[in-house]
Amino acid sequence: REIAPGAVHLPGWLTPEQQRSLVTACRGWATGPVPIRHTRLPRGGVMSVQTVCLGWHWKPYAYTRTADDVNGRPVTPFPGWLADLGRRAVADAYQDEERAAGYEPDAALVNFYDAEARLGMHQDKDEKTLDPVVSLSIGDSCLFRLGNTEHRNRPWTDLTLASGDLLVFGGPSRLAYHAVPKIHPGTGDPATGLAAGRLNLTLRVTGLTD
Ligand code: MD5
Ligand code: FE
Repeated sequence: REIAPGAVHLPGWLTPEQQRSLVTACRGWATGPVPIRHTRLPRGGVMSVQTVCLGWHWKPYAYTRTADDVNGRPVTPFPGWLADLGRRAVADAYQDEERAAGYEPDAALVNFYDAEARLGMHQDKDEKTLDPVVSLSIGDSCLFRLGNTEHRNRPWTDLTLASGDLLVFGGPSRLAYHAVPKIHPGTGDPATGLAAGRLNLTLRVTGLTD
């Protein structure tokens, strides 16, 4: 379960019902006021992953309340029920109710990967706190690469993330490099409501205030 210090993997943590209801919620967010899109990077690149944000809008490499790089609309609010789910995730991962009670995520990135989408080695360091990141996966499984905190090269640990899996990154793993080098097409169960592709939700504590 602990794949690195502070990084805990709980396979099959989401029930099939939770996966279906998250897929439905993600569909609503993806077609909401700020539609899901391929994020454009400052140097001209375009991400193969498609992203829609909740609570705070991630525009590389900062969080804002409005989607300035999409259509300028206010970001979809971060739902209280998703924060509750995040607290249960932290409680189960660390077996620590106190740590869970103090966990107050205020932003989520909802990432959709089609069969060809990839996420290169990077750190999540746009948040002003080192509170854990909660990652939930639905749909096609993927190769997930957890690197080290020093640089984007080896050593790293490869694992498969499947539908329903929970990963919590805290402590020494919070600033580790990580990547999604490959999606495994056709491995998802259409009963989730996702016919193809992979959804990943990451819950974060930005540490920002308006
Ligand atoms: C994914 N998403 O599967 C991953 C979830 C992202 C992203 O990486 O930035 O949207 S894993 C997130 C994560 C956060 C903090 C630390 C680590 C992983 N880690 O140490 O591996 O779409
Ligand atoms: Fe990341």
